[in-house]
Amino acid sequence: MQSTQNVSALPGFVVLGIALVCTIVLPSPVAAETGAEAWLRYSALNLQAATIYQQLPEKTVLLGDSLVLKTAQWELVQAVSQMLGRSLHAEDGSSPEHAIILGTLTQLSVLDPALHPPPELRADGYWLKAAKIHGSQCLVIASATDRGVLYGVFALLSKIARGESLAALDEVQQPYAPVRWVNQWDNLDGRIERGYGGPSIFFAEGKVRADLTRAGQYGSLLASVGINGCTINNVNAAPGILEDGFLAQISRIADVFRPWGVQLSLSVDLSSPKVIGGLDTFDPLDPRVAEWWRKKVDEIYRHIPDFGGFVVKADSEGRLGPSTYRRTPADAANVIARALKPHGGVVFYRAFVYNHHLDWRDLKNDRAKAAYDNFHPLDGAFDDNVIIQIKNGPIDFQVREPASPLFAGMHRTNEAIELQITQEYTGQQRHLCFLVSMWKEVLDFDMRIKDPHIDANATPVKALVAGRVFHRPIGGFVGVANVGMDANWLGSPLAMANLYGFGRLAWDPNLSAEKIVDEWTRLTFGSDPLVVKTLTAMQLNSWRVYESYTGPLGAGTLTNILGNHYDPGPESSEENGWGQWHRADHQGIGMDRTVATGTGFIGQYPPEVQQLYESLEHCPDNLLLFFHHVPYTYVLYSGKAVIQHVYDSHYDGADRARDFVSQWQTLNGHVDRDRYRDILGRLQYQATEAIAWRDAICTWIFRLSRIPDDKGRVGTEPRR
Ligand code: GCV
Repeated sequence: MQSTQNVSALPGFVVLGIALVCTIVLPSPVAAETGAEAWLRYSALNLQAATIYQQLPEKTVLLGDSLVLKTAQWELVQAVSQMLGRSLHAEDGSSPEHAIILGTLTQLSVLDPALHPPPELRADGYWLKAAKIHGSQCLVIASATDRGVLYGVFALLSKIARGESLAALDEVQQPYAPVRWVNQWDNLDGRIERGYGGPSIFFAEGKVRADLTRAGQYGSLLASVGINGCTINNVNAAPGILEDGFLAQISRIADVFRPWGVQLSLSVDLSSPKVIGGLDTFDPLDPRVAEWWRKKVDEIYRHIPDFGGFVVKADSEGRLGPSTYRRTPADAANVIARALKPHGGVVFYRAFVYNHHLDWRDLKNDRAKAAYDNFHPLDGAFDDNVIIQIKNGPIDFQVREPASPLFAGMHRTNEAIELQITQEYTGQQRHLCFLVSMWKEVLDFDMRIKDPHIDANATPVKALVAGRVFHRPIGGFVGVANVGMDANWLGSPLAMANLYGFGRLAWDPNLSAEKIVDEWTRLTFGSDPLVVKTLTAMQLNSWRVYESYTGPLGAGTLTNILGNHYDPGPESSEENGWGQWHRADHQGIGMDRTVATGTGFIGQYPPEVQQLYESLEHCPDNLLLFFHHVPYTYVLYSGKAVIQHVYDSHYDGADRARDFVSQWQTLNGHVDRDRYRDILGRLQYQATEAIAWRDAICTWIFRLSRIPDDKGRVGTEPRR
């Protein structure tokens, strides 16, 4: 991303003229790097790799002059210069011979009506085509929208960076869903809730930062993987974000996102009409409240004409909400949605609504049931520009959870899946944990909905959230990213595979985890075969390794849930109202969520899925303790007792975490020195932490069960 370092000055570069080509940088493959460029390094190809691009046109022609199109051309010129050492001349459309041509379909048809772009091309989709135009060989990057052209440029550059041939190029790419957004949980004082990559890139000391260079760079990273929206502040929102004086500051962030086609949006506090609006109520059905939102939204659009909309967290974890006035989430969402509607904005209303003072002694209580209980009865009551934002699992980003049943529970309501890129419960970027493998399992999970109104023979979560099953107008993917001011954005260079992977999955959830990590590795570290083989294998194994020493069999992350969500702390889950219970006692472990004897949560799924989870016979081992309370001696499909599985899993996981260190050490000299050392230090630390986890959990469960380990590693002290 060398090319984006002056992003906040983009309009300036446009004025200066994009024919200005930057100096060619030829880094040695092992030179020090900070990770700041992430997957947009555009490092110089070696001579052999560069030869396949000898036929690449010498110039680029831009059809149109919008800011986003100019950005696309600028990125192309800079990146080709860096990777191939060639200066592409940037021109307008008057002489398009032997050129890389960038433009929308409309502009292209004027240039050459004989070209026949694929008719199925939708908004933001793009077409990469090697074509003859006016008799000369050209390369076309076209889309229905300016933003799609930018995406096409990034795709072309990714191919070059990975050494893919461009001969006979003819490729159409379409986004799977219209919503591909990230959320940032940034507070106005500059801290980030559950952020592990340094302070906010947007805010410091209660104000928008004076220097927004990083925010602009973030815009380019997001656009490069097709992300088209960013909510910049914490869902635990400070009402002050909507203060009149603050909006002018916020609009500066929108300005640095705009060249990259990233729409800015805000998290809002539902009590704002009262707290900052001077009303004596925030009742969503009070006309004065509706009027307040209407005026506020109009004002926002005066500052930010391409504003995306609002994210709402309400009646959850102490946030105020419509329940204050005995109103529903639909009442609250719709009053805001109606203010946004004339401007094309949307409301993401989070389904993360639950009572965190549940009585833990009542075995029928279950936090997992809350989202469905609250939102399923309201199906069809939300306006068309409301999207219900649903966490992937019914609890809270644990290391493994089943897909939330709510995905299948709303047929007349827009949905988006919320995935957590920042590794709150999955090692906080200090442990290697490639989450795409986990997300794929949820997205591909078939909810087996049988409904006479649908023609689909499969109803996976990805199709439900994209609105494809019930033909919803909008829907898609939201990732909680929480990048920060650390040079490498997330605190660890390897964690950036999760941000990259989120974007790629939001664009195309049918991509495999293997394909995604292969791309990311080549772009981030180059295509040395040893690096690609070793690092992709490490990433692909990492989620299961982390799971094996922190929370196997679906017990949830056995962490300190009252504190940092990082260290082992299984006892903290019990005997409090937060509802992350695993119900471990002297006889057994696991939450009984069956319809027959438990909380009834399983009854929220469609019938075929209920059958899968309700019976011990069919329930998969890896979710056993999420759905069932079993004795420690219960025998799994593997033939092992639960307790022995827990011991073995922790020992095996700690061993495999240790192996990451030696695997990485084989890459010494194959990756740049600074990132090599940084990652080595992290993996060594993870290896010791995995041992700490292993010993803490094994000791805890041995003390409860008093069943020793068959292999003599745990519980060798005499029984009392
Ligand atoms: C932003 C979890 C996290 C909270 C987070 C909340 C949410 O409970 O621990 O930090 O709040 O989820 O998603 O709203």
